Amino acid sequence: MSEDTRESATSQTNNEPKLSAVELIKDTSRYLRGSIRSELLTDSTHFGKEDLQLLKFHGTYQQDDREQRKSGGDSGKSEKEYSFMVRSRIPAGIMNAEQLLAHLDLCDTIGNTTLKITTRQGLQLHGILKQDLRECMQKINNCMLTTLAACGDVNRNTMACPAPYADNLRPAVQKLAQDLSDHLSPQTKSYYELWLKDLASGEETLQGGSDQIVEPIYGKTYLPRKFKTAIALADDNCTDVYTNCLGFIAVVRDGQVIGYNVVVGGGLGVTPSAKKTFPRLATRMAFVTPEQAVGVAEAIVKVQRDHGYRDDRKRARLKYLVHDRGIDWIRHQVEEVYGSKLKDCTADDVVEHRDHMGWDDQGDGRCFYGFNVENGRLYDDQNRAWKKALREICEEFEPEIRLTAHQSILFCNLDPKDKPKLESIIKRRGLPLTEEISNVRRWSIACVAMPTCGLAITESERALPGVIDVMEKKLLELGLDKELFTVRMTGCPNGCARPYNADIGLVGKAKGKYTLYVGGTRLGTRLAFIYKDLVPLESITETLLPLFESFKSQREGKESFGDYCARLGLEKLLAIA
Ligand code: SRM
Ligand code: SF4
Repeated sequence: MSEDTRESATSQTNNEPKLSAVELIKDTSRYLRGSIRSELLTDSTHFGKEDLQLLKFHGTYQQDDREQRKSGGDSGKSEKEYSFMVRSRIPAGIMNAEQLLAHLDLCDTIGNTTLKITTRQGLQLHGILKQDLRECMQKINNCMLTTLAACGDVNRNTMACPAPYADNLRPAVQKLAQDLSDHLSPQTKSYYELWLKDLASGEETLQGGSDQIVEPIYGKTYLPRKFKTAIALADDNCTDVYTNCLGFIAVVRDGQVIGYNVVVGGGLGVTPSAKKTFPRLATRMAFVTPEQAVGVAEAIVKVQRDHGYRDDRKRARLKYLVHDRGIDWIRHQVEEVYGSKLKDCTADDVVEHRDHMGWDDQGDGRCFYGFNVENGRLYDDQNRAWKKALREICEEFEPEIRLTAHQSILFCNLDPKDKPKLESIIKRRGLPLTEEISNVRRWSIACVAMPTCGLAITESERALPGVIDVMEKKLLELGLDKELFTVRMTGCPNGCARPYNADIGLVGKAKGKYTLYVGGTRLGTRLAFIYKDLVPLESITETLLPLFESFKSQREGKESFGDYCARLGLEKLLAIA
């Protein structure tokens, strides 16, 4: 449960549902300004409660290193060492070598010396002090990226397949990601004022007029909650499109994208104690042509803006509106706002999920290398030097960089003759080539969790490698090491590594204990179910072992582990165990 979902409802005296406290903060914020400017001018190490909500829209979260919390002496209060997470928005995960180097520099100079590739193709810096926040934002903007709308109640980083194939498909979906990102970006000048302009010069940028002029799409209270958009190809659902509020599945004819099947109402976050919350996969709504896509996205955002629940942040995501009102009602509202009827979806749907790891031809004489970064964390230590390897690769080849939704990197536009050199850099820095990694490790991801995430209940990215060490040995012994299935771990039920539609989901529930989900699918089209609750970290593989064994002996044809678990269902699986 996040700080803002805990806020009690306040204000309003009539019979209308009371708005959540965050709604009031947005309402009175003067388009996301609040008192951030004056707070930035003080020496304090942190911001006040209201500004914390607004800072998210600017792409930063106030955190503290939870392992550094000290006893506050006589007062008994814990003393926090505040710092900030800063998230960059990178549509379709497409960036250049210079931009990656700028982030590596920032993590070394003013961050905690690590950089995280996120599950939505973004980058996160951690450990930035308040006094360095503006420098951080400026340097990110200087390299032509932004942190605006990387978090907050707006459309966040728009995902699309990042693969650099020189076909007619990837450029089309990647361009749509950029167009959607641009179109749905907040228009407030507060970001420029607070982070980029000279603070001392002071006053608010002239931006008078009504909500419709300042924020034509969002209005002054923005959306009821975060909003997520992704684009997939039928044979390549690497963006996990059904877990998004809004998804586009490309419809391809004769090698061209002729339109998209639009899906709405996906989302994974859940509060186990609140039955009214649940993970949900998006519902197929309508077909749109490429020309209609941005306009229809705007209409969907506006429907959520006007009808989404602003009284209860736990149920404020679009998924609850779609669940409660039904897809026909949503479609009707979208058509009204868009101004014309939409066609029904075609039969096209996602049929494969590719992770784009290893060497591949781009189709234009060049090639790319998908480099698996374990849980997306880039650091240097005595054994492994991810940052040094990336610096060397960027300086040597100046590749285009693309980030995947599985927290990894593609080095693009390489000359095939550079393969040995690139591989030797990776090896020299103590890192495994993608080809040397077991399938189970390659297809695993984990969220940040401890020590920075304020909502973490358990370890995640620091614990998963150890779990995989044990699991990969057992799978090898069983002859299952060639199987492809997803293992996704999170440090709490919020679902940041999308565990609820994975073959195996490991969700932090209590100190050192996890809820084990099985029965999802690598394709991302089926929700998993709870197999066992409160399993200690060290018992995870042992608990799954009977399922692996029975899968080996009783699977039908080539069915995957997730398909097998889903076919048997909970009762039979428990009987096996
Ligand atoms: Fe997330 C909150 C990290 C992808 C669902 N997420 C957080 C916060 C900001 C914690 C907080 O609110 O204080 C985490 C910051 C931790 C830290 O120390 O850095 C956090 N989320 C992440 C990232 C970095 C995980 C990662 O290791 O890669 C991902 C950033 C993606 C990006 O670049 O934008 C991230 N978060 C997701 C996803 C996956 C996705 O979007 O594909 C989900 C599930 C899908 C969904 O949104 O339903 C997700 N995060 C949440 C939720 C639950 C939302 C809900 O509807 O209940 C929260 C808590 C909240 O919003 O109240 C949350
Ligand atoms: Fe934090 Fe992980 Fe929970 Fe997301 S899932 S809020 S990163 S612990």
